[in-house]
Amino acid sequence: MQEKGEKEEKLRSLEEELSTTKKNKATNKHLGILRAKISKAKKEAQKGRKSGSYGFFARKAGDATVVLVGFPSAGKSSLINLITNAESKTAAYAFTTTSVVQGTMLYRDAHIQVLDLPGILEEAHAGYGMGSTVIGQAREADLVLFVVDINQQNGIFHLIREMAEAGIYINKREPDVRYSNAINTPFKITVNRSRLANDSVKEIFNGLGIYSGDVSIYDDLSEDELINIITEKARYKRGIIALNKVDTSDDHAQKAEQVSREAKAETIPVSAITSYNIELLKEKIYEGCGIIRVYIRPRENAKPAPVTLRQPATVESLAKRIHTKMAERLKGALVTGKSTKFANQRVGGKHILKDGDIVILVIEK
Ligand SMILES: Nc1nc2c(ncn2[C@@H]2O[C@H](COP(=O)(O)OP(=O)(O)OP(=O)(O)O)[C@@H](O)[C@H]2O)c(=O)[nH]1
Ligand SMILES: [Mg+2]
Repeated sequence: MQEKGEKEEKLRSLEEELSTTKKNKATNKHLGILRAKISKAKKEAQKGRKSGSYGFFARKAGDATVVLVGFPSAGKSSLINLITNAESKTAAYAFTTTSVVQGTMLYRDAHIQVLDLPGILEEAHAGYGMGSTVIGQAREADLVLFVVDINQQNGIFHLIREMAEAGIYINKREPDVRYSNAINTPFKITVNRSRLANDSVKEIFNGLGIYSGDVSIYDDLSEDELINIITEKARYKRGIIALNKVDTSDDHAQKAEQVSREAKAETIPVSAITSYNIELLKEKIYEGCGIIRVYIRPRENAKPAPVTLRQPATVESLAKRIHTKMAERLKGALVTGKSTKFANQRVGGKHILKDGDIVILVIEK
């Protein structure tokens, strides 16, 4: 216990130093080191905080996994009950859901695992209580579905910020950062197209215990994002927003449009009470998961069977999905659908399939 207290204390004092240090050219270097130290201290402190009661973790299952993230009482449980087979308790008070509830959404033959999570709080990223469960599950998911009460629409910005603090970046392209570790060569920056000064970049690497190697940064990023990338904490996830409780608002179309624009995420106005737009929400979840359904035909005129694949899906990945032996003997395929110009077009193994394609695999005898 004593040790745990010390770790928390160390983290607290580093964070205080960061918040009181003026940001300017002269302190750049120092700030870089400080941020790297905080990243390390956070990791240490989190180890001590993990408590058994929140330890439940849902394993990935099905074709894709979606997590519902939102503030307490936004309507997450009400929505999962509508779109899946789950029965999650709902109530008018906050923190009704206290552990992970799983459901399966069956859509176009795809089995999509949906996880209802406890309401997220500010500072969830710091790993307090249930927040760490939410963040942990979100890291593993294929899609984050933010559930936002239309009467508290600005909550979405807090949610997205919480995720970023935890290293989960929503609808953001992964910055191109390359590092090659050539031991015995002094630390070198070859390219730096970010807003960060070379000095800061160097100090961040040093702060994380890296003193050699060659780094190139081709995109802009912040200190925190760079630290998350180096420590392999960064995750880039797709996210969409369910703007819930529109039955209580008059101008939901306009609000949804505004939220979508400002949060840079597709926003679907819904109501768990009236079931408004629930079918559309399901479709957007399916699309957001990046999965497609193709039909495989054993031979011409035979009945096609649906197969669900992750994008980008190739003829090869389809063959592999059926059997590794099949993939080894693959010569190509005859494809009819959105990915080809005409019916039964002959394509190779690298051909990228689209949703709804009908495929006859051509196998070496
Ligand atoms: N008017 C209206 N009320 C809703 C809607 N969706 C949910 N509610 C109500 O909002 C309250 C909270 O709903 P829950 O589904 O329990 O919310 P939650 O996000 O799971 O909450 P926690 O588990 O506490 O985080 C309940 O009283 C619901 O009946 C909606 O679309 N419209
Ligand atoms: Mg709930």
